[in-house]
Amino acid sequence: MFTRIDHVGIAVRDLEKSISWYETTFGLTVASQEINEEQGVREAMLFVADGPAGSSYVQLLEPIRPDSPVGKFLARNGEGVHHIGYGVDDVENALASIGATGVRLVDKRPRHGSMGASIAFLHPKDTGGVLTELVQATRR
Ligand code: CMX
Ligand code: CO
Repeated sequence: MFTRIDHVGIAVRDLEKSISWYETTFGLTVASQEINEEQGVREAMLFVADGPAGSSYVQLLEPIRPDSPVGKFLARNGEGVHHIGYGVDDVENALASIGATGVRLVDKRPRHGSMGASIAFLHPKDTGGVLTELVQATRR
């Protein structure tokens, strides 16, 4: 069902500072930078590599509100890995088949994610403590 790791999401306090660190230390480059009001984040996708099933990224996430998922996570845990995003061909199909196993779906229907993707989250309490995102990227 999963085609690749699309991205790893990382909670940060200062987006510009973190972008600079990733650029300087790892030589990554920014593929997109957006504000997602619905998710409560300012975020950047840093390109890591192209693979046969598409590209993979690091997603840096700075909260725009303290009561957002990333705002609450930072207050509790500080900066660090927030979620993993798996690539899927069809996010609605993936949600239906994973939901049928009993895993709670945070999103019953896909929402808008970075770079035009359709995304949906699974509840971390049903996925071994790992917040998991399904990502259907736009066709290239
Ligand atoms: N990873 C693992 N566990 C997490 C977590 C995370 N990122 N975020 C919260 N939790 C855990 C908490 O530790 C807490 O556990 P305990 O009850 O054992 O203390 C529990 O989940 C509830 O935490 P909370 O802070 O009270 O948070 P909520 O219940 O309000 O929300 C969740 C949890 C998963 C529903 C919410 O974070 C959510 O909707 N996430 C999906 C959306 C999102 O993360 N958007 C930002 C990224 C956008 C993008 O990638 O594009
Ligand atoms: Co993400």
